[in-house]
Amino acid sequence: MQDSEHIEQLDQLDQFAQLVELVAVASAEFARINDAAQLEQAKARFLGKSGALTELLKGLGKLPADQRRSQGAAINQAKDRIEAALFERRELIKRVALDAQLAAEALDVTLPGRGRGRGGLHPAIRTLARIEQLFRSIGFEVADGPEIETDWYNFTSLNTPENHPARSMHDTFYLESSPGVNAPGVLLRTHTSPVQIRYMQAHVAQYGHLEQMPEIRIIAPGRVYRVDSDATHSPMFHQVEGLMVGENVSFADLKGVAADFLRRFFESDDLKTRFRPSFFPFTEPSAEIDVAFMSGPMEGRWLEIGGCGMVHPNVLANGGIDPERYTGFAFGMGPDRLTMLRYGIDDLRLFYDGDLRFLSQFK
Ligand code: 2NL
Repeated sequence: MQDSEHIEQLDQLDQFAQLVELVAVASAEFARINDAAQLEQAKARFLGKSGALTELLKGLGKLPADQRRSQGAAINQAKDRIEAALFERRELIKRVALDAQLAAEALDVTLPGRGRGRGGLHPAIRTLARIEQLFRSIGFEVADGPEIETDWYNFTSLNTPENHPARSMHDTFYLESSPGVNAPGVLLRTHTSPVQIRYMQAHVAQYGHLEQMPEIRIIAPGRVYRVDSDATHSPMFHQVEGLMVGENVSFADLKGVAADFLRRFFESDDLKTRFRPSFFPFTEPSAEIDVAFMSGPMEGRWLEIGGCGMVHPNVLANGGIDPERYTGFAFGMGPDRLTMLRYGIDDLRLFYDGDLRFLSQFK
């Protein structure tokens, strides 16, 4: 073998070694990349148009024909290996990304649902429901009506004088037809009496032509509004009024119904009741109803529960009922006060703050 052949052989060995080195460098470079975009950039450096392998392939043309074959095959083999290393790394990066996504979106389908939580009635509404039940059991119907009322239904029909302080804007919420413009005579009802006036009118419209009109026995529970707000007053509160109208309905009937109701409400057979003379424009005579507890924490104390009286003849007439033939009694009470007594609540504001820590005790 001539020296020149030796040199060619050595050159060729050297190029093989360079190819092995290139495969090793490419594999190592791919192996330290963890990002798909970076991997594609590295690919271009080795396999791209002006990448290392492409340069080597371009050099093939300069080689003698006998070397071109073996050198070409060697370059292609190196290219295959680099592509294999690239493919493997690409797959690994994809798998890692998928694993990370799956871990991030992990969802335990076996966890129990959050549920909706069990609701409960507000203590004020529970008291109303209890009162309604007790009155239904003695033949009273539960009536309702609008909370936005007219001055006539709320005051005039109830025999309330034009100059009565309750009619003032200090005590009653009047509505505006648009901001700053009063809607004359439209207000938030200050008691549920208007429901009873409306009921009388509807009752007369329905039965007035009969020889004998059926008795009216209703209660009217609901929200009422007054301009008042402190520890013991809320601008919105509840009221229950009651009305019984018929022939020969007397104050004795009123005392019996009221005393029986209160004994049953407070679940106390020895509850004492007291009717203390008073005044309301809509009843005559009128009385304040007090109860005294004969046992328990309230023992011996008189407490004002509400007011009552015989319906004023003017009020019966405004309801369309003939006051010469019919008489009636009416009463009113504040059930929020009863609720506070029954559950031992001492601040009315707890009632209307809507704080679930307080309210959920009554579920
Ligand atoms: C009280 C006093 C009362 C009435 C309400 C009434 C209704 C009509 C006719 C006559 Cl339609 N009276 N209601 C009567 C007496 C007293 O309420 O202290 N309420 C909390």
